[in-house]
Order: sequence, then C-alpha cells, then structure tokens
Amino acid sequence: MTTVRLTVAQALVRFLANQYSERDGVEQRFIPGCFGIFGHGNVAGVAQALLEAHTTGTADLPYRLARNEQGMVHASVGFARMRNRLQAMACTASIGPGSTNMLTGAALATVNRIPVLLLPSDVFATRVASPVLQELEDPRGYDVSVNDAFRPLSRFFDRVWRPEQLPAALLGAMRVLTDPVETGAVTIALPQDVQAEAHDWPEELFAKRVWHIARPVPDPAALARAAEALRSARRPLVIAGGGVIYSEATEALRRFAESTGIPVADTQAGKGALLWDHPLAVGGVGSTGSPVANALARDADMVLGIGTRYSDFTTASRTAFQNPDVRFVNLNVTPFDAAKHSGEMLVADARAGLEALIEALAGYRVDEAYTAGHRAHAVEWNQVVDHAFHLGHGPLPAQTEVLGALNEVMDPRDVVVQAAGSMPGDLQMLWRAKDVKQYHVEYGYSCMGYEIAGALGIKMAAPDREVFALVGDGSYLMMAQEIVTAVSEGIKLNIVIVQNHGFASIGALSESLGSQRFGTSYRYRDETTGLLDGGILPIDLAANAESLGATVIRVRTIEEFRAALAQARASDRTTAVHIETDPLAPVPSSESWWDVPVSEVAALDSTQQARKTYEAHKAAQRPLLSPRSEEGSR
Ligand SMILES: Cc1ncc(C[n+]2csc(CCOP(=O)(O)OP(=O)(O)O)c2C)c(N)n1
Ligand SMILES: [Mg+2]
Repeated sequence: MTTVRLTVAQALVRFLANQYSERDGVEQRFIPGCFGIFGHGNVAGVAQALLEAHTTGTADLPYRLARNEQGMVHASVGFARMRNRLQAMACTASIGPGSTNMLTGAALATVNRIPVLLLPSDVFATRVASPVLQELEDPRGYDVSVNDAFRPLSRFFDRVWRPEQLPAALLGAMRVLTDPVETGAVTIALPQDVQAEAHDWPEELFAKRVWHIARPVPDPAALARAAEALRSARRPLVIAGGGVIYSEATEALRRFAESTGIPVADTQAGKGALLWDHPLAVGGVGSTGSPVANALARDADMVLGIGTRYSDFTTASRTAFQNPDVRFVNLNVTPFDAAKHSGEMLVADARAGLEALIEALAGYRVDEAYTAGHRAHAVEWNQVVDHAFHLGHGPLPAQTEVLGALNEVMDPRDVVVQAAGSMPGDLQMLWRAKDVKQYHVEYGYSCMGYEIAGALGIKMAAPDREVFALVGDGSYLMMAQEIVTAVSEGIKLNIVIVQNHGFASIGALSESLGSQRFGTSYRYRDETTGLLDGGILPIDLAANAESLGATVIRVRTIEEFRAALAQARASDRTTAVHIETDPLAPVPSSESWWDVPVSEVAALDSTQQARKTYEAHKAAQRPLLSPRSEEGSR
C-alpha cells in the first residue's frame, strides 16, 4: 500500500479538494472552498494546511476570511442553498468561542436542511496541559468539550481524537452532506494537537470521489395510493416547499399543475417554484400567505405537499385546513416529512415524484368552476398588492412600498435576501417571484443577521446575479460585519437598510397579544415612564455601513429609493441604500393566524382582551390526524 505522510489537517484539506457531487450527469466540486477565522486552535493545523495547499498547489481549497464565525456559516448556507445543495462550503474555527459562535449557524443549516461542513477546533487529545485556554472542564468527564453542543444541531458529528479515525469521519461526513434526506450541518471536531499530528495515509484516501445525488423514484404501490387519493379530490391544493427548488423540479411542477389544473401555493423556501404570474399560482400559504391561497387551503379536501416541512407558518399553526374531510398526500424525499399530518407518504425525489404523478393522474382534471373561482380572487388580490406597493404613505414611506419598489426595479435574475423581522411576512404575502432563485428568505430558523452574511455566500454561488440583502435595523445591528468580508474579497453586494428604530415585527406582535409593544423599540429610556419609549437614538446605520467600506446612498422618498436601487445595481462596489420607514404603516391581511401563546391570567386589561381573541383562534386548531385515504371513511 502506498502511503503519504501528512498532518491530519493536510490530509483533511487534500481530501476535501477531491470530493465531487453529481446529479443528472452534471459533476461539480462538492466543497469548492473554506471559510474561516484562525485562532490558536487552528492556526498551526488547518491554517497551515490551507496555506501549504495554496503554495504548493497540492490541493485546491480557496480560503475566505470571514469576520464572525456565525456569519461564515450563514454565508455557507446561502451558498449551498443557491447551488441547490449540490455544493457546500467548509468552515474552520478556533477552539472555544470561535467554534461555539458557529452553533447558531449549525442550527440554521440543519433546520433548513442545507449542507455545511463545520470544522470546530477542540481541546488537546493528549490533555498534557489541561485545562487549556478556552477549555470547558466538565467535571463529569474529560472527553466533554464545548463542541458537544454541536451534537443535537448536526446531522453527523464526530471528533477525531486519533489520526486513524479521520478517514471514517470524512466519509461519514460526505455521505450525510450529499444525501438530500439526511443533509444539514455536519461537524468534525478537530483537537488542536491532532490537527498538526503526522500520519501515513493510504494514497487512495485522496483519490477523486464522486458522490452521486440520487433521484429516488416512488414505490409503485405508494404511487397508486397517492394517485387514487388525488383522483378523488374535488378541491385539491398543492403546497410547494423548498424541496421543489432544490430538486430542480419547477418545470415538472408547472407541467403537473397545467395537466391537472391543481392550484399551487408556496412556502417561504418554495416561493418561485411556480412563478407568480402563472394562472395556477395562488401565492404564499399560511400565517403570512395570500388570502387567495388561504381560502383554498381552508376548503381543500386534499393537500399535496411537495418538499415541505409544514412549519407552523405554512399551516397557520394547524388552522389553515378547515375542511373536515381534508387529507394529505406528501411527496418528499424525506420519510420524516412525508409522514406529517397522517399523509399518504410518497417518498421520492420531488422531480421524479411529480413526473410519476403526471402519468398516474392522466385524464384527471379539477372542475373549471374551481379554477375560475380562485382566478377571480387572484385578480382582486393583485390589485390589493399593487395598492400596497404604491401606497403613497407619509411622511415616511411604508415598508410595503420599499418592497414594491424592489420588486419592480430588480431584474428577474436578481436575488432578494431576508430572514427575520416584519419583512419575511410582508415578502411572503406580497413578493412576485419572477425567477425560481429570485426569492431567498431564510425562514426555517428566521435568524436575525442572516441577511448580509447569507448574501455574501449567495453572490459567491451566483456571481452573475445581483444580490440584494434586505436588512432591518435590528438585524443590521446584530450582524453587519460581513460587509467587510465582501469589500475585502471584492464580492459585490447591494444592501438595503430599512430603518424603523426597533422591532416593527415583534412590536406589532406584542401589541396584538396585549403587551403594548413593551421593549421592542430602539429608543432612549424615558425618565417618567421608566420604559424605552423616549426619543429616537442618534444612530446612523448608513454611516456605519460606510465605515465598513460600503458605498452608501441615503434616501428619504420612494422615488429616490428607486433611483438609488438602480444606481446600486449598476455599481461594481458593495453599495448600501438607507431608507427610513414608518413601522406603523398598514399591511394587507393574510386572513390567517399564528399561534403565539397569551398569558392565561393577567392584571393588564390589554392582555385579558388578547387572551379572549387567542382562545377563539385556538378553537380552530386541528390535530390533522385523520387516517390516510384508504383507511378512513370518506
Ligand atoms: C437572532 C435572533 N434573535 C431574536 C429573534 C426574534 N426576533 C424576530 S424579529 C425581531 C426584530 C427584528 O428587528 P428588525 O431587523 O429591525 O426588523 P423589523 O421587525 O423592524 O422589520 C426579533 C428580535 C430572531 N428572529 N433572531
Ligand atoms: Mg426594525
């Protein structure tokens, strides 16, 4: 056996540079690069290996220095989602806080089922000088470190205490990263001494490896059951989730919708699966969906969920489906999701499953009257959206006007990025997706701070598209530092900073729940009330962005905003547009609900009133446990 003598870190880098993925005959490097921040935990290990690879040309794994470890995981998620999970990034971090800063990113990746390889550094395997700097020292056992916190957040976790363990860890990591069923954050913890330890590796460890990403086809019996259930439906609705997009099944979805006449609603991750102006597209469904989709969901006797996790926002906390006979067919590559709501499980790749369903449903079509009903409703709704987009609100513009201007100025191939606050809801309800990749809202973890960092990865994945990070002041203050990474790497971003002096979202939620917007605005503490409802703070986020290296355009009106967007778009430099909006401006209603518990007892009258409303909504919640179609009495 020929062997190669390398450190663990050098072997890791060489291995990662030789991993490929393949789907539909198209092959690409699976891990085309590595983000990182070095500290004593990895500076002599992984950093040395990356430098050596770069200098000697023995492995091609370009390194990008991020500004915050959480941010680099977000960037990696943006990257992998943009590449439909066919590629992912690696992230190296130092021991201790450098590593635990990645925990939020790990959760975000796993919740959204997006691959990322995390390489936290760890305490000395030899423990010769324990406790080392940043070591936890768990009195229950010396093999516990802060990195064990990655276990519940990772779809695969291993710690390489010995060089001999590395090959199995790497192969396990790759298997999970490239499996659409399993994928999410994958963590290999690397003790700092082991990273630098030499070993004789079998040469074949570094051979080119291709990980074939399959398109599992449905089991014929399951397909027959699903088709039978769908054929009996009179008021069916498709809910298209992110899985449709990751599987590149949008063309198949369009054909399926056109051949059956079944309307298509979408989730946050699925928006764009069927473009907004398709006659069968009915918009977002659920708590922040369109009233068109929500009316269809309410009366549907059959829901075909495709590539969706059915989050509470999608199901309006299980109040969206009110037809007592409603049944579910779930087409999902993941049995875990296919089984939800007692659905008929159609476990398959979204595209393969849709193609099979098109055939199995040949001759089936919904009633013309059904289609005509929601078409008329959609026409009305489009007028409501147009109105919200051009509200003419004053003195400060409304957020819906900002979204409208963006929607109209952006090219279909441009990407809008959002994650938290009041914008994801408004976007889900109002955005007209003109390209399958135009809408990028991270709403699995809805993590404040994803926007700019995520946009960085998205732009790396799609350099030919303009990327607009749409960021609230709260999100901006949490994580704006990847602007510096964008500037230093020459990765051009467009950033729209929406200043409304605090949490418009949680403020509105607080008010609706009887908590009077308590503690949700960024203001001075008022001496008399003792609350944060004093004057506006002397904060200038535009100056902040400028200080980080962005070109900044400050605007006051929507007309100026439109012009600034066009200017930002045309520029080759990272450009931030700053606009102040009215957090109290009106937003159309989704005619839906979201379950956020209200105090059962309260001295405050506002809370007592909110509790009454809450109980009324709560009564509409359904367990969605009805047996599958062939078992139930229909
Ligand atoms: C990391 C993180 N912390 C807290 C929350 C809870 N949260 C959701 S929205 C929000 C406020 C967002 O403020 P901003 O970005 O200004 O958006 P706005 O609500 O004003 O639109 C908070 C605190 C979250 N989603 N993520
Ligand atoms: Mg805000």
